[in-house]
Amino acid sequence: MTKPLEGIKIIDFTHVQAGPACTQLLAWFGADVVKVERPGSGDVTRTQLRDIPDVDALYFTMLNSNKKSLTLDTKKPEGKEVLTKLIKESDVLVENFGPGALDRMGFSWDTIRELNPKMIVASVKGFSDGHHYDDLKVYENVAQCAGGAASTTGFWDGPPTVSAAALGDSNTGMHLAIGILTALMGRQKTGKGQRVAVSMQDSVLNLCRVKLRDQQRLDRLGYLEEYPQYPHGEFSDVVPRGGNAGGGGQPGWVLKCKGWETDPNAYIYFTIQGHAWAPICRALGKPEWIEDPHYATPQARQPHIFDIFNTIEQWLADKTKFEAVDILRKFDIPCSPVLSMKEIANDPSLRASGTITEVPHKERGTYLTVGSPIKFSDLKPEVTASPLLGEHTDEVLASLGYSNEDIARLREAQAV
Ligand code: CAO
Repeated sequence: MTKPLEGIKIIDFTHVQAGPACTQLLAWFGADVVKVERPGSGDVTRTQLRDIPDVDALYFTMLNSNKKSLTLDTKKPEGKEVLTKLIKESDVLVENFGPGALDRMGFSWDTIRELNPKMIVASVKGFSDGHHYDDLKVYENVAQCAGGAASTTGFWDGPPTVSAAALGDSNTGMHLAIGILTALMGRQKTGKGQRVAVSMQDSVLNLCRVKLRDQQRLDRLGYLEEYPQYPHGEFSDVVPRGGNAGGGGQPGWVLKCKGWETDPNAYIYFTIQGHAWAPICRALGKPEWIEDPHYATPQARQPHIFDIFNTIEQWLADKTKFEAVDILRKFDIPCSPVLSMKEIANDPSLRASGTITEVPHKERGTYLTVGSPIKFSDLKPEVTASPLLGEHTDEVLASLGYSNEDIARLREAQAV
């Protein structure tokens, strides 16, 4: 089967997580992704948090599948010469260096588009160009704090809290992938490349859109009816942390199930959808609540929503999270067990869909990774192992027209 991005050549100048997540996705869909890494060391994640001595860490293998690795010192003249050739022959260059690094290397946007007017140059930075923090280097949690996620996550009596989900890193990479694909579509019409820039702050904020909604509602009304602070607690002038409250029009909470005293994940998330109130009451064995004026409408329920959750927890006390969901699903109640990473790793449905997949690797044996979360009717993205450092250096150099003697010269100069 021909993959949709086959023939698209990508220079992958990315490292750590935000950039590699983007180029990995494009590689799954068929792009020819050449990861350019510093000779001798490569992407820092190759060695970070290693679980097997001298073998590429999972941090690296799980973000760099389906790519080739070319070692190249792009600060040496010989390395610049190779990069120049690559730029002339490629469609996209993706990078997430610290601010200004590509310019300092001698490959500004103006230089690149002169070399190849069709080139798309895609960048991740912590903050957008011209932002008063645009000189800062940024990692995941910094972005979560700058993008509004941390101030609105956690419990009201605790500090701002970061999420385990990579809102700053992989999420930004996904935004960048959309930008790259858009620029490729644009190029089909204009014949010209362009710069695509995504900041981590902006990408986090894009996911916190509903919190900006809430700030405006709070400014106007002075309260937010779906937050646990309503109606008994206090609101200040900023969106508070709402614990596990549902973010939309339907209240929800994380509720204890059988075994919660010893199992940190013996919980379900339970949602009370307005129109599902009658089924909820029937599922709980509380049919009298259906017509009771203290319970019948969302407005009537809100002042004692935590009493309702307590009653549901009593019902859950003799049920495991899986048993509870199996009952509640029959009543059309939106809910889920709180799944641990161990449960996710062994989930037969996730394995069957390819979302959790096993990948054989030359040095570490088989490891688990997250496959494509995007499913197609005519494409089944196949996940192949991440490359060893410099595994494809000779192959890529040969494809650029370098002879064995030339390659020996580059090695002599320690440029590859
Ligand atoms: N050959 C020669 N030099 C290379 C090279 C290569 N193949 N690859 C990288 N370098 C050089 C860069 O040119 C840069 O040189 P100068 O700063 O001297 O000009 C140097 O390596 C350091 O690059 P860096 O600033 O990107 O790396 P860092 O470890 O200091 O910072 C990070 C890491 C992630 C904080 C920074 O890259 C950054 O802010 N990136 C943008 C935001 C981002 O993507 N963050 C998410 C990372 S995932 O959590």
